[in-house]
Amino acid sequence: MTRLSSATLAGLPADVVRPAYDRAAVTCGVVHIGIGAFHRAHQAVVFDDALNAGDLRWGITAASLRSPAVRDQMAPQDGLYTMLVRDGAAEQARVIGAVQRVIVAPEEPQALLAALASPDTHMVTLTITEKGYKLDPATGALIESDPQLVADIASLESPQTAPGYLVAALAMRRAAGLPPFTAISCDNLPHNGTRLRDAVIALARRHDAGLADWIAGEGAFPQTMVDRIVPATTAEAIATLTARIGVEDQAMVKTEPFLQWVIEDRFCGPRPEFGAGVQVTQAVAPWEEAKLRLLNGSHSGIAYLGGLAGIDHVHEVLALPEARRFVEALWDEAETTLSPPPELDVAAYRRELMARFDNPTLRHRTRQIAMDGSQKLPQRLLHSIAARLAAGQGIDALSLAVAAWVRWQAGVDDQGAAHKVDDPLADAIAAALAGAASTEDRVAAILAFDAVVPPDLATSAPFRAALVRWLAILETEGARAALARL
Ligand code: CS2
Repeated sequence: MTRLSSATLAGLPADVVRPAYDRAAVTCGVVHIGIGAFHRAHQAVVFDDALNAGDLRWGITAASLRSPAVRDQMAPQDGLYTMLVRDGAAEQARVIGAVQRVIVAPEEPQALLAALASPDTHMVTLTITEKGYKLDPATGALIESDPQLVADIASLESPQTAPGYLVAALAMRRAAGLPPFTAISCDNLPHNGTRLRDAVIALARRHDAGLADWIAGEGAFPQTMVDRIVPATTAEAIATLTARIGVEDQAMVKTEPFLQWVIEDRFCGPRPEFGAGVQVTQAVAPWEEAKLRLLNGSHSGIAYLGGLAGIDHVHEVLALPEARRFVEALWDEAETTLSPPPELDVAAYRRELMARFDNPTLRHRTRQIAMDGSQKLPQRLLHSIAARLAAGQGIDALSLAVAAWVRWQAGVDDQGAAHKVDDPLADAIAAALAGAASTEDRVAAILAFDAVVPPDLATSAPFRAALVRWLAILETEGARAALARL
């Protein structure tokens, strides 16, 4: 089958939107680390907008730190891919041309370093998932025992981690008399910019104190909040798009109309005139907290409870009235812990969120959201629980979501169907739970798991009681019964 590429672009159906700029004239002002579907449907679109607006500095050199899969999908397509935006019956197909090259870091570490150290590069964006920062989920401290980080502490010849690449490239820039780049974390972590900055400076300090001071003084690591629901691309979606546009596009992404990127106004070099969906502001934290605790918190609850009930997609979970009530109850609880930005109408935000979750064409899988729960739980659910308990408030819905995560670790759903617990700490959590014979023991084992549970919650009697109660119901009656009982 003929592929989407520069050569086949002109022959696409007339309603497919194409790059309005000359791709050959573009320079790469951005290096993106972690080119998955989320980047292709989010930041890459924002830079494509800048290119379409005529500022040709914002092409992207993208990299993946592990797998060659995305490079193998995109290289035969000259970096082109289609973004399909679906909302109910309406659908728009747009070809994004911003990605000029994809580097597989383990195959070509020097090529990635050269791109990062290039005078053309002004910004580095990252979507490396929570675990890519090598930070303890509960405390945010650098996990110095991580084997890849150990390697990067020993030598930065061919870095293994994202912070390692940034430090090595910043050293090259400093030696060449170039300014640093603005490094923008686009992962769903609280204070993501500070966390990235801390990881980079801590690693730099292990190699060269002068470099660490230079990065601290001259570099910029803005906080960001990123939001767009981007389900993993399926073979079925590729086949449907092929039938629609007449060429095969293995790098396509499908997403919703909504896009939000709130970026702290902290840059150490040029940036584009940002367009639709992007807000540059002094205060990102209130946005990020609202998004993590409302959207992502309920998403994780839906994923574990829906997954245990054997339901594949978010919109199908929300077809159950008891699941909708659970989401509203969780939002009622989480909402009181927020200090929302003045521009955010929380009631309207909640209504809009429910409508986004209901989008039937997205087919967002509960399994996808269930991944890496150990890295996600603190900022999505546990921080809200700690704040509610400190204020003497109830935690019924929030603790049901956490209990569902605990139940998910057993690796079987309510029908007895097995699932893989896809999590960097899966083995450690399984080992902690292995010796626990009763529901109380399982809760005690989880509470003692200090990589995930912060100390104030580990010793909280009401939290323990809520988890025991919900876990017992989940274990004996299942997720649907637990939802009905809320
Ligand atoms: C989801 C997020 O997979 C997950 O954990 O909760 O990817 C979510 O879809 C995005 O944060 C939405 O912006």
